[in-house]
Amino acid sequence: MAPIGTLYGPMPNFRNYKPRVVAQFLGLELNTTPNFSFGVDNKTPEYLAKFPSGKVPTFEGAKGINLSDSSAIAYYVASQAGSDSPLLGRTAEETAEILQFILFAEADLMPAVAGAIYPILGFMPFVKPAHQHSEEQCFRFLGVLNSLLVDKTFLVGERITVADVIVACDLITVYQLYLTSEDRKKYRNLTRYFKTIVNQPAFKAVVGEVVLCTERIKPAAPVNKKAEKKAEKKPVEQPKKAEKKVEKEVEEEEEEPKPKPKSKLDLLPPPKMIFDDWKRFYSNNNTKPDAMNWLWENYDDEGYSFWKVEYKYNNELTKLFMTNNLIGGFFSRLERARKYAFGSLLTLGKDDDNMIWGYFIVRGKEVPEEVTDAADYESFNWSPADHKDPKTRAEIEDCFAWEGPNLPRECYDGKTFK
Ligand SMILES: N[C@@H](CCC(=O)N[C@@H](CS)C(=O)NCC(=O)O)C(=O)O
Repeated sequence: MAPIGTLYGPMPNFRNYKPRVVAQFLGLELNTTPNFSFGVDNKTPEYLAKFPSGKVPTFEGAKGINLSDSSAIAYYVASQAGSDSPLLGRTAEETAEILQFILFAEADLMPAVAGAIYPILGFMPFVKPAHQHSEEQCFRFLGVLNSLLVDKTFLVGERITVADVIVACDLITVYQLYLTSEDRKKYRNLTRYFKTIVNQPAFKAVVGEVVLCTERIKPAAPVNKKAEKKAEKKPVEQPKKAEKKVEKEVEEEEEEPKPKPKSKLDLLPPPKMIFDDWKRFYSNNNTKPDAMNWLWENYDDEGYSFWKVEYKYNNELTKLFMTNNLIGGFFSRLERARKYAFGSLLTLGKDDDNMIWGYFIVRGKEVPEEVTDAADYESFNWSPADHKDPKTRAEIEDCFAWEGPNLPRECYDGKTFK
């Protein structure tokens, strides 16, 4: 049988799994895009012409349909087995129930799951009250599913449907990263159900073994102190109001830089080294020796200063990839400092025993307010560094190169702010 169409988007991904698992269940062939580059391929004019949201996953069907949204695609794929598709409802009531669970998963469950887990993975800023609220909502919705499943094997009717595939895919991260065996006892029905679905041969063929969480991932991300302090000032209210309040706090937080003051750094005497020249040279040349030689020849001690930057809570860091995401999150909140700072922060060490360490060059002789204003600035120690000291200079060189004998530990990964 000819492929029913092409599923676009990076793999593996829990959204991508939904249509793929459905296709596998039904023995339908579905083309995929294993080399899809997220952020690049979904931004091309050709992609946007077909899928204006620019999101993933998307689907281009052999029958001339373009679809966005993983669940809509999964539903469509399920329908390609004919009007009596085993994964769709047999009656209007079952169809409505399937729709109900798909919408519940998308509108209630997933936002709560994302709000509880993504800040810990560094995909979103960690704002304690917002995280707490999402976590409560997440447990609430898991409880809803748990009670619905007390005497049921599947969500709708007596057999597996597309609703089960979608809900189970949305629960994968929760079971992999969040619900420990203790937690799972609270959601026995849901856990039994989840295991039933993920152990279906078609599910396993696409997703593989889902390894259940042994230890819940912890918030290693630096806390947004300002938002937290503001939230602490006011008593916690009913969930709905609290939710609005948290949103408002975050909005206020984001609004703070307005009206944008001209940076006082722009009033300093013009530097002898142009920051952009350095950034360009660094980007286009080998760091050692070429870029570093350029820096030492051109560095302007009057106009800039070096800072050693170390994370204050290294003992709370766990997985290396999460540590590196944390650096990415910090850098995204340093956007205002882009013109006035350059630096590398490295993830050093191994899983469950790692650290963030690095060096920055900033405009002026103090850490500028464009940096100190960043929500997570206080989670890092910034200490002045003497680049003329041979040991410090060697560390700076290895830091900017992300390798070398002068790093305190083995470099797993890093990020350069430039
Ligand atoms: N409801 C959609 C959500 C899709 C979605 O948000 N995808 C993310 C990646 S997981 C995305 O494309 N983000 C890029 C963007 O928002 O521009 C689905 O399930 O497919």
